[in-house]
Amino acid sequence: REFYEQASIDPTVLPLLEKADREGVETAWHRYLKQQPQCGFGLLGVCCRNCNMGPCRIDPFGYGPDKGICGADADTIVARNLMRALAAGAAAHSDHARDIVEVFRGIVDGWAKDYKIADEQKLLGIARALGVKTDGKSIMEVAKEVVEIAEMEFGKPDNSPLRFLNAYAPERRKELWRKLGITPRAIDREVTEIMHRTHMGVDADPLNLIAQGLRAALADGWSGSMMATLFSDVMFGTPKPIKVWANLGVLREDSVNVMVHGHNPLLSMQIAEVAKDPEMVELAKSVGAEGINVVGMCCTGNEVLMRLGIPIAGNFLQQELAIITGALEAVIVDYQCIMPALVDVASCYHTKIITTEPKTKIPGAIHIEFDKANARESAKKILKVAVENFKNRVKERVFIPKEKMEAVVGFSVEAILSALGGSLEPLADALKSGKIKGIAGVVGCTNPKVRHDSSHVAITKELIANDILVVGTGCWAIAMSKHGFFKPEAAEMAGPGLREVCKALGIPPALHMGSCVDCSRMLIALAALADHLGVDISDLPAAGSAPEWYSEKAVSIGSYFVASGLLVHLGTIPQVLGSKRVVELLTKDAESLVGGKFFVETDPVKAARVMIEHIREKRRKLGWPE
Ligand code: NFS
Ligand code: SF4
Repeated sequence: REFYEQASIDPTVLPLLEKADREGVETAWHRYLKQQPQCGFGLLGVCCRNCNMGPCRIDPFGYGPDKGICGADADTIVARNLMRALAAGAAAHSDHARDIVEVFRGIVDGWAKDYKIADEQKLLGIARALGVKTDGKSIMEVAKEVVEIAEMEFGKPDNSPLRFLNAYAPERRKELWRKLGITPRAIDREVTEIMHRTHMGVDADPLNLIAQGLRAALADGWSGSMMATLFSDVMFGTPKPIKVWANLGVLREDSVNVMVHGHNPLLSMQIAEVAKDPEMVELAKSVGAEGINVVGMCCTGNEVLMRLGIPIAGNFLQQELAIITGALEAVIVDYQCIMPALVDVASCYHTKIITTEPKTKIPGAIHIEFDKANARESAKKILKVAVENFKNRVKERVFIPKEKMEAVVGFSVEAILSALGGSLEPLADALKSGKIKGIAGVVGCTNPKVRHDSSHVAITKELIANDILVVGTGCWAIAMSKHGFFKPEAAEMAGPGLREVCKALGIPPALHMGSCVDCSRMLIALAALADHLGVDISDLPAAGSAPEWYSEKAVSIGSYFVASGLLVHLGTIPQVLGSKRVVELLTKDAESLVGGKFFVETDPVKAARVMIEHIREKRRKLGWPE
């Protein structure tokens, strides 16, 4: 019971954990308990399974082996393990981008008939940034040239820099990366090179390994994730401020509840659209429901939240709870952050778990492949399974928490610029005068190692109270939506300077910039701000944080922010403490190389103070009042 109370600060969690308990259902929190104590070797990162002479592990206390069978020491093993995690994260983001680019190609070639170019201005902007001539060309001709460049980003064979990175990163940064030899060439190539280098008997030098990791991370941030964002905006529209509802209270007793979960908007946007189709609404009525209530979970939830105002049911650790309400007809997933446990939880209720991607199958789930060439029909077919399942709902077992919160979301770079009146000048002035002291990007997951949402809330509170504008994405942004930080009234929680600016612009003190691939929006904003001020990104009074991160994708995100010049806080301890050398590289030496570095602090308020001090220091160096 005490454990349940400590699980989360979100009021929907405790009653649903208790319901789970009564009904004999396990959640990630239960399984987390069962995993205690977690393996010390694993926690320190000193276990290696990279070859079949092993597995090997290093004794962190110095009594047992200090080398693996091949002779790899703790520094090599820890660095290799971390780089493999980073590679997986970069691969996940960028493979998501590949799927988007593929459908964009389908628009150009004509087979993706249910997708369109929704934002021509955005596409023209991308073309211009890439140096593609647009004069006198039709939009499809432009699209064709742009998609050719995009496709080549994944595997272009030459050593020139990635084209999107080249187009969007500031000159000083590019020069620095060139000097360090970490300019990424092609996304797949940098990921593959990590897999190669971490094979037994290749790269044993922690610095060299981490340098390649940063290179892959840059490929993710400035090209892979960035393309996912840019082309999603082109195909589905660039987000604008919109009022939405967040938390499990968005489920409805009277409707078919369908949760889209995963990451790629290709599927979730179609589901959200076809749910409005009269044929589908009729079908819902015929089974006794008022209609179809599509809600989101995790980052694909953010995608449809930002663009269509589809309510969001919660963040990562709430995915099982949504099923435990007993009110969910189906969870429709694509990929990433989908707990295989959903199938076990769903087996205790009527909920159907529907997988849709050939690369994501879960034993026990229903698999209906989503056909992007016939997206609308395919989405209908999937949705019908959900609607027809309404009759199996057991009314007596339904408990929908009442909590839901209003939020204003949708702050793309374009939306922020337009809130500022079209130019960065007002933001730059507010920063220079000290009304806004700095900018913090807070991102990332939730993790049972941290009281759910508590670090997100605590760190954001502390930052905005100190006049630091917070922007962010992912499950942080969902947490903020739920806890009231995205209401314009939240400006009251901000320090006097930030409050004044927020009130004048009618914006909240923390801004929802989208899903995790949309961290690339922050890169674009940072680059624009740095250029506007005539400084490097590493000179800006800015910092990043992932207070409750769990995912390998977060390793990649944190690393591209560090490589782009930011101080980045990690609120859960990465599995690297088994190597002093790696810790030093990440938390000290990185700064003299790329201008950014990591720091680890599990106390969110202390972490905020470190970020605030860092921002002060940067202001001092710029000669701005502290
Ligand atoms: Ni980001 Fe999104 Fe959430 Fe973490 Fe998972 S949903 S891509 S990885 S858990 S923030
Ligand atoms: Fe052991 Fe070396 Fe093989 Fe790793 S690569 S399992 S340390 S022998």
